[in-house]
Amino acid sequence: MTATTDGSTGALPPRAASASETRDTVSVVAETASPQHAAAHAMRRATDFLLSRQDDEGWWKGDLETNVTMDAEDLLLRQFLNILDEPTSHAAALHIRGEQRADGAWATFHGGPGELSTTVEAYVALRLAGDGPGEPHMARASAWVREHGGIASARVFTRIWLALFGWWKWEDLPELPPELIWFPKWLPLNIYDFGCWARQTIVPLTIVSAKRPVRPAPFPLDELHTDARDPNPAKPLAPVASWDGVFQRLDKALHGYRRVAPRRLRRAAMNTAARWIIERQENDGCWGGIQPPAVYSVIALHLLGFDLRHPVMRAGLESLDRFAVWREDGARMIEACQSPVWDTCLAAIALADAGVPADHPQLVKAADWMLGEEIVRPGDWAVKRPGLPPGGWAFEFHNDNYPDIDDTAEVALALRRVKHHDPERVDNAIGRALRWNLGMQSKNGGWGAFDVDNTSAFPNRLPFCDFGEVIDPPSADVTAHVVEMLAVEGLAHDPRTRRGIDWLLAEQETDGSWFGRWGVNYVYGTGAVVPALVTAGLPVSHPAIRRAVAWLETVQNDDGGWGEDLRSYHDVAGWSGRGASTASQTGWALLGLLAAGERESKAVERGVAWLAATQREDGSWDEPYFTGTGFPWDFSINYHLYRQVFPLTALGRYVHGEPFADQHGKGS
Ligand code: R03
Repeated sequence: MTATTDGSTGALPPRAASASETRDTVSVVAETASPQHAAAHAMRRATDFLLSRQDDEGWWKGDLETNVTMDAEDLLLRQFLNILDEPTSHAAALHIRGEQRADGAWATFHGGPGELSTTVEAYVALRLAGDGPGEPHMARASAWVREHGGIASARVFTRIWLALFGWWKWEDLPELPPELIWFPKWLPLNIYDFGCWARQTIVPLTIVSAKRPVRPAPFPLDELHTDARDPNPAKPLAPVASWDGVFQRLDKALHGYRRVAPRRLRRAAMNTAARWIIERQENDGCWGGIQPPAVYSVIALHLLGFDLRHPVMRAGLESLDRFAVWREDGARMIEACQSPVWDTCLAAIALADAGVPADHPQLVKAADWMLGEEIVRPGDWAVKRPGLPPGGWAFEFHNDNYPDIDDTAEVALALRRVKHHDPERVDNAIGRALRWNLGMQSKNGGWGAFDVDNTSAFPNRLPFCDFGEVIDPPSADVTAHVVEMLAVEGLAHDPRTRRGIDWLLAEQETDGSWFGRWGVNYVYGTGAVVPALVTAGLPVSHPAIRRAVAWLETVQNDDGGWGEDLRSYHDVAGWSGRGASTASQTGWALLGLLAAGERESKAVERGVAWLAATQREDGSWDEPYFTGTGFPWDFSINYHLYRQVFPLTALGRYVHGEPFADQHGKGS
C-alpha cells in the first residue's frame, strides 16, 4: 500500500512529534491520564496511523492472512501445469516452513492445533520445493500425518490435489458428475442450491472429476500413509436409513454411472460447464475474487484443451499472481481473497467515528473509490431474484458476479458519513443498494451473505462436502448490518426491517449473545447486533439489550480487554466469549456496550484503558490472533486491518458518542 502522508487530522490538535516524545507521552498518558484523555490520545494516534495507510487510489486493504493450504495449492497447481519455477517455490517454501509448529504440523489459525489436511498439503509443497523427506522438519511432519490417520483421513479437496498426481485414486473420491450443470433450479442439488463460493468451485470440479487427470508424480508419498500397505482402509457405509447412508450409496451409484455415461452426453455437459465458467470470469481474470474457483477453473479449462496462452487462462493465472503478498524476507504468502471494499468502508466509518471531518479529503477520496466500485449488473443472485435491479458492492476489487449483502450494508453506512461533492450520486448509489439489499431478504426475515434463501439441507449431505460451509443461510451479523443500514436510511419502522429485528431477537442465545458467522464469534455477533437494534429504535432497557450487556460484562478478561478463541465454534460452553484479549474483539465488545448506553460503566472504562495501554507507539495494534471467519472452525482469517479499524471505531464512539444517535428509531 502506498501511503499518502496527511498526518494531521484537522479536527484534533496535532499529535506528539517524535517517537521518544511519543513513547514518554504514551507511558504517561496510559498510566496517569483519565480514561477520557487516554482514549482521546490513543484515538488521535490511531487516526493518524490509519490515514497514513490509505492507498493513493483512495482504498485501504489489509493483508488477508489464512493458512498454508493456499500456498501449497499454488505450488501444486503450478506443478500440474508444468509452470513451477524455482524462485516461486523457494519463496513459498520460506513462508510455509515459517508457519510449521514445533510438533511438525501446520494449524489453520494462530494458536490453533495441528490440522491434518493442511499438514499434508504443506508437506507435499515443501517436497515440491526440494525439501527431503529425511530432513528433521519433514520427518516430524510425516510422522504427525501418520499418527493422525494419514492421507486417507484428509479432506476431499486435499485428496483431489493428490489424485492429480496419482498419489490418491480418483476411484476413492466422491463423484461430481458434470451433468449437475443441467439440473433445473427446482431440483435439489442444482448448483444454485449451493453457496456462491461452493457453486463456483463445484462446477469446474465436475470437469476435473469426469476427466480424472493424472500427471507424473515427482516423488512418492508412502511416508504419509498410516499403513503404506493399506493406504485407504475400507470404511463401513453409514446405515442405509441415515442421510449419510443414502448419499454414500448415491455416490456409489454415480461411480457406476460414470462407467456407462454416454460419452457425447458427458462431453456436452462439460462444454456447458465450461461456458458457465468462462461467462463468470471477472474482467481482471479472477473468478469470484477467491482462490478456489480460480485454481479449479484453470485446471478444468486446461483439461478441456485451453492452452496456457489462451486469454482466459493467461488472465486467470495473472489474477492468481495478484493474490501473492511478498515479504521483506523474500517469503511469499498467497491470500485466499482480497478485501479492499470491506476494509475501505470499515476504515471510513472508523475515521468518521474518530472525529475526522466528513469533508476530509481522504474520506472524500475513499467515498469516490467506493462509488466507483458499485455493482451495476445482475449476477448469480438474480436466479432467485430475476426482477430485482442490481446495486450494492462486493468484497473484492473485481467481483461483479457476486456482490454481497454485508459489504453493501457497510458501504452504505460509510457513504453516509462522508460529505461528498456530489451528494446526488451518493444518494442514488445508496438508493440502489437499499433496494437490492431489501430485495435480498430471505423469507425468514434474515439476510445471508450472497444469496436469498440459500438454505437447502441437501448440499451438506454430499460426501464431497466435508470442508467449510456449502450453503449461505441468514446470519445474525449480516442481518444486523442490514438492519443498521435500514434504520440509518429512515426505514426503522418498515415491515421488512421489523421482520429482520424479530429474526435477530429470536436468534439471541440463551446467554444473551449472538452467534458470529463471518467473525469470531459470539463477541462479533453481539458487537454487531446490539448497535443495530439500538439504531433501529430498541430502548437500551430492552431485555435483549440488557442480557447482551450482562453477557459482555461476564466475558470481559481480567486485563480489561475481550477475546474469543476460534475453539468456541467447537466448544461453546468452554470457549464462548473466552480467549486472549485482542484489539478487534475488544473493539467489538465496546461497540456493543457503548450502543447499549454503558459509556460510564467500569467495563467500558477498563476496555478503553486496555486499548490505550496496548497501542503501539505508531498508533497501531498487534493482533496475531485470527478474528475473521471464512467458515466456522474450518477456515479462519486474520484481516490485518481489523486490528486498526475496530479499536478506532470504539475509541471514537467513546470520545464523540454514537453516530446517528439523534436518528435512533426514526423513519417510516
Ligand atoms: C466479513 C465480510 C463480508 N463477507 C465476505 C467474506 C469473504 C471471505 C473470504 C472467502 O474466501 C473463500 C475461501 C475459500 N476457501 N475454500 C473455499 C472458500 C470460499 C471462500 C471453499 C470451501 C468449500 C467449497 C468451495 C470453496 Br464446496 C479456502 C460476506
